[in-house]
Amino acid sequence: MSVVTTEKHDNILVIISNNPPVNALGAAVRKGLADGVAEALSDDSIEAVVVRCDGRTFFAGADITEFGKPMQDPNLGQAIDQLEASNKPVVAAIHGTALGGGCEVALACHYRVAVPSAKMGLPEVKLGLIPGAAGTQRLPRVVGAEAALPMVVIGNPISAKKAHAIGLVDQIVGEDSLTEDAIAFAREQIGKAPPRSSEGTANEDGIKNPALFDEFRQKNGRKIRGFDAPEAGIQAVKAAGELSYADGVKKEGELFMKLMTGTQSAAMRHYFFAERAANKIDGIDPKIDLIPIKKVGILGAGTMGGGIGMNFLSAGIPVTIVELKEEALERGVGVIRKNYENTAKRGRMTEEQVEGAMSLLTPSLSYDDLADCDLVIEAVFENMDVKKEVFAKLDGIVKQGAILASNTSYLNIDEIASVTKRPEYVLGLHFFSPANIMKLLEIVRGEKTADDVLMTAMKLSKKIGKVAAVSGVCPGFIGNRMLSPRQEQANIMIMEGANYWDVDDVLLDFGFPMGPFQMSDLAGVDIGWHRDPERIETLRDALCAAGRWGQKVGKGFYDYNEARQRTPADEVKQIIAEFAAKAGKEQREISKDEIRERLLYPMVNEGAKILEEGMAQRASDIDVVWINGYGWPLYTGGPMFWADTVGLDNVVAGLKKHGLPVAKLLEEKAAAGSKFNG
Ligand code: 3H9
Repeated sequence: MSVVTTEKHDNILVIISNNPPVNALGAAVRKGLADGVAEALSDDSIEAVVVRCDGRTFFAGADITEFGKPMQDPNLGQAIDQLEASNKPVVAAIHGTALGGGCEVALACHYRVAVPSAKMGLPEVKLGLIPGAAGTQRLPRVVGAEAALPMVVIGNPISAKKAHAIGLVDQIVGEDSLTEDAIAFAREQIGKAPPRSSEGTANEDGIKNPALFDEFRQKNGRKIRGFDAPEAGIQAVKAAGELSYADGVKKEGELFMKLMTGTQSAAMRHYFFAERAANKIDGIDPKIDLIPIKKVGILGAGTMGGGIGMNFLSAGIPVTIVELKEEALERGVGVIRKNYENTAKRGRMTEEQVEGAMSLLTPSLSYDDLADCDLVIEAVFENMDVKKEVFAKLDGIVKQGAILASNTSYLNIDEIASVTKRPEYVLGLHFFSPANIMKLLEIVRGEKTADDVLMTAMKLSKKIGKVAAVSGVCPGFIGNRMLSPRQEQANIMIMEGANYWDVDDVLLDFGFPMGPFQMSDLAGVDIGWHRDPERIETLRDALCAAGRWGQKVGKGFYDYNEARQRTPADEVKQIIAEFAAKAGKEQREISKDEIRERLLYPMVNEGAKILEEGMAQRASDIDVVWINGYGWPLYTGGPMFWADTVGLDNVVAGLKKHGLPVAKLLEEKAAAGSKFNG
């Protein structure tokens, strides 16, 4: 059966796409749409048209799998121009998510009706692109440049209600009566001149107030730093005000093609599929019966435990949080409430939502209250003996069939599981701090972790808005294990003469939010310090003894001013020089290129070892971990994809040049001229 069919409802032709899973606008769908319009135009009994989709969503965009291959006619622009050109009114009937090309289809229709739960957006920017089927030209003409900018440049979808408020949706219709309501709406438009988005005039706001674009750039500077597509998006929306529609579409086309053939979009498209691939667990049927998680227990109400708990509360899952001391429990619950209230103050939650989430929280001082939880996550002190004690105790209290998880960031899950009588129900759930915000969840698969336990954790991660990847049991799992060699090289290089601020700047220039020494200042140089100023064995001991505890005291590796701007500190240079002299390290100038190679190549090498040992299922999972947990710049695609673009032979040569070890898998791939991804 064809993916696009038509149905006649008296004088209305309904064009229906059925291209699961998300009605992506592949070649057959584009042709079907064009044929549908032709059918409507050639049939005198038809007076109006409705375009809708079967399945879970309206068109979710162009078919990304077709990108990079020769495009079959009609291209999306051509297909949807025919919708707009129709002299019979065309109504888009929207449910699910009208995204990217799907939103452009809706824009080319003369009218848009949507169910209340629908969302609309132009997320191309998240693929390193801008809309390429005239979306940047039609949207501002319908809603104005000011409302179009965030949609094109930031790419977050908006609700049907918001779309209605800005004029993108003409009518909100019944959640369960989309087709009938759309047909009725279409009938009302018969005989009226169809309004065409390409002829809209709302874009004039950008001409009246050209400062709009610079203001937008400034306001979103941090969010779009390093990315090429947002600037192209701003230029395209600006062009919608300055140029004729036809010239604007041409300009959009040029910008689109440049991005499409560039490295950033390739990297971001890789990431799109990587994130989805990471959900798949080798050897486990995705349809396996899951363990229902109706109630979650958290052990430890500190920063980590509280943050972890918030994920579940926000998703509407009741949480019992246990601490040993009343004061710590109260403090922990207070922090959770405060975090929610701050979110509400920023307008991202209502008061009712705050109270709703808090009402699902049960604070307790007794392990016994965890007995009926379906999943208990331990977030106590990072020490094997403590963890073992806790797990033995939990095993005796928590009901059989419940999952016991540790939030450890590097300890051996198998050893922890060994103290329980249910090792198959034990796994690691490594959240990243702040756990209510950071996207990444490393799911650590123990030797005996059962398939349904693992898949339950994976599905749950999506429910709480995390991006998850599975790791095997090894020290530091995927993320921290790869951080180690980078940190090690950073420390070695500053003893060899590299400026520590150069080390930070190299990573900043690469696209990381901060470098290791800035990070140390932010976290607190004194974390884990023995607090004896007389005992100076390491650089950190020396900094702490000198009162340089980090940003919180205004000085650490850097001196900080009131605005928290950093400047390298003479005192620190001196301390480093003394340490280097004591260690007999020869000082030399180290170039930024060398710094970059010595920071990043060993990470790739460690990634290769992780793959070699089967600790990650696939190279792209490593990219997912580093992008979501450690700020690796998305537009490079993650460490393994980036290494592919650098050329694995170059990575190997660089490692050898700097006297660093080369993993077998990396060496083999480089020799074979192959890649980690693809
Ligand atoms: C564009 O439109 C450019 C145009 O302006 C111009 C062109 C000239 N193509 O995410 P899910 C697959 S750019 C191909 O797990 P959810 C996905 O890989 C596009 N495949 O479901 C997955 O496959 P698998 C702009 C796609 O319910 C399966 O569908 N549009 C596409 O969590 C299910 O996806 C976007 O960027 C696609 N466009 O979320 C929207 N989309 O099962 C991208 C999905 O094998 N899509 N797949 O792993 C999304 O944001 C989400 O998929 C969506 C559903 C919200 C729709």
